[in-house]
Formats: sequence, structure tokens, C-alpha cells
Amino acid sequence: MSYKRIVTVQDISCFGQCSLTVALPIVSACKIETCILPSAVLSTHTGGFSGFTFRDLTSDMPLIIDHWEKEKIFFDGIYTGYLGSVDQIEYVKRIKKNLLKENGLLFVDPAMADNGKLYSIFDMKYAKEMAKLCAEADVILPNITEACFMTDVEYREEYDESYVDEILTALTKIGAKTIVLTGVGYTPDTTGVVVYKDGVKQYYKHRKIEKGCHGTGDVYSSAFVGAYLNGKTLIESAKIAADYTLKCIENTTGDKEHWYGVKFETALNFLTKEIED
Ligand code: PXL
Repeated sequence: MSYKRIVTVQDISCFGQCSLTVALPIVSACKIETCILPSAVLSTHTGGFSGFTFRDLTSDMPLIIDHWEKEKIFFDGIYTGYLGSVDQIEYVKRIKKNLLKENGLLFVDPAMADNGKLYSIFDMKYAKEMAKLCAEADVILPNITEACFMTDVEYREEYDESYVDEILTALTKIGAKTIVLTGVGYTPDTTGVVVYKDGVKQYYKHRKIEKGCHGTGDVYSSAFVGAYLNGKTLIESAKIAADYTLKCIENTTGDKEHWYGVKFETALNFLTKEIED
């Protein structure tokens, strides 16, 4: 595999094992040059902490992109996660237009909601703009909640395969191409991921350990991007990312003080081995 360079656009939560502090080490461990464009700096993530600081970096973004354009710095991939504002979505589109190489790929994790609710800083306007970014992406990685907010499909806790088909159809209608739908479980003790491309649906089911572990969406997407850019197929990448995320959760759940994230570092060797196999 040739050496690849991506840029990942998401926030820096200084404490809390999510977004850039997860994406940078995981994608780098997959032997991919990982440049960053921070969307905001927070003292912690917003899930479970109060009083966190939030410095919006929206106004720095066009200056950074200007400089990269002047320096002719191009990317094989763009991977976006938690963004701080609607304007930032526009800047991602600009990077795609001006700095993504021909045949480069845009991966969008719409990181904005979980368990039926939007994260605290987002509203419906943001969700609709995110849907437009997903229409421009090569691969999107929403969970069921995010997919519902982007498509107006009603969110349900319990569902069957026809509900998932409804979501996939609705995502396709808004322009999504390759869909990696996470957190899809048909029984109480299992969860899994549905991948969908060109009308073909595949499902990888695995054990569910604990509901709502923080940062696992970011761990999953980062591992997926790493595997996919190493030439793994869609379903192989989905499976590798799921197995890796599960190991990270397993390595964390015994430690009740570690509620804010998962110990993703402890399973990096598993991830890199899976990618090399
Ligand atoms: O893991 C998603 C995420 C990323 N960044 C920030 C967050 C969250 C989830 O709560 O608060 C700042």
C-alpha cells in the first residue's frame, strides 16, 4: 500500500479520549500521515462534564486552508468528526474542492447525536447542514440517531430490519453513497454495523458490552478510516473497527473511574495486526 496523507477535522477535547485525541493516534498507528484541522478546543468533551471551556476555532480555519492552498498541500483523504458550527461544514467542503486529490476520499462521521438526542451544542439547522455534507461524502458513518436527525425518520429504541432498510433508503435519498450505520442491534445483548453500497447490504453482528460508552463512535470511525485506506474492503474495515472498539471497551469496563472514554491505546497492537493480515 502506498503511503497516504489525510486531514482530520474535529475538535480537540483536551481531556476525555474523543475526537482528535483519538483520531490522530489511531489513524497514525495505521501508518497514515494524519494532519489535523482543529475545529475547537475544549477542556473536556461535553458528555458528562459541566463547566467545560469551548474555544471556537472557526475563524482560524480559512487562514489555515489559505496557507495549505498556497503551499499546495494535498490530501488522499479527509475525515471529519465533531465540528463546532455550520460555517465549519462549509470549510470542509472547501478543503474537498481545493485540496483533496483526484480519487481522494471524504469520510464523514456526523458526530452530533446519540441515544435519540442531539449533543448539547447542536440544533436542527446543524443536522440539516450535516446532511448536505454527507451527500458530498464518499463514506458516511452515522449511528441510528444521527441518521434519523438527517433524514426525518422517526427515532426508535426497538426496531427490526425493515426499520433499518427505511433508514438506508432515506440516507440514499439525501445523497449518501457508501453508508456505515453503527449501533444496529436486533436483540438486547448484541449490536453491530450495517454497511450499504450500491443496493448491497451487509451486517456484522457482535456482542454488546455496555450501552453508551463515551468516545466509542470516534474510536470506531478512526479505525474504520485506517483500515479502509489500507485497502481493506468495506465489510472487512467495518469488522476490524468493530472488533477493535469492542476490545477497547473490554479493556475499560472494569475501571469505574474511567467513565469518560475508552482505553483505546491498550488495543492498538490488535488493530495494526488486523490491518497487516
Ligand atoms: O465523541 C464525540 C464528541 C466529540 N467532541 C466533543 C464531544 C463529543 C461527544 O459528546 O462532546 C466535544
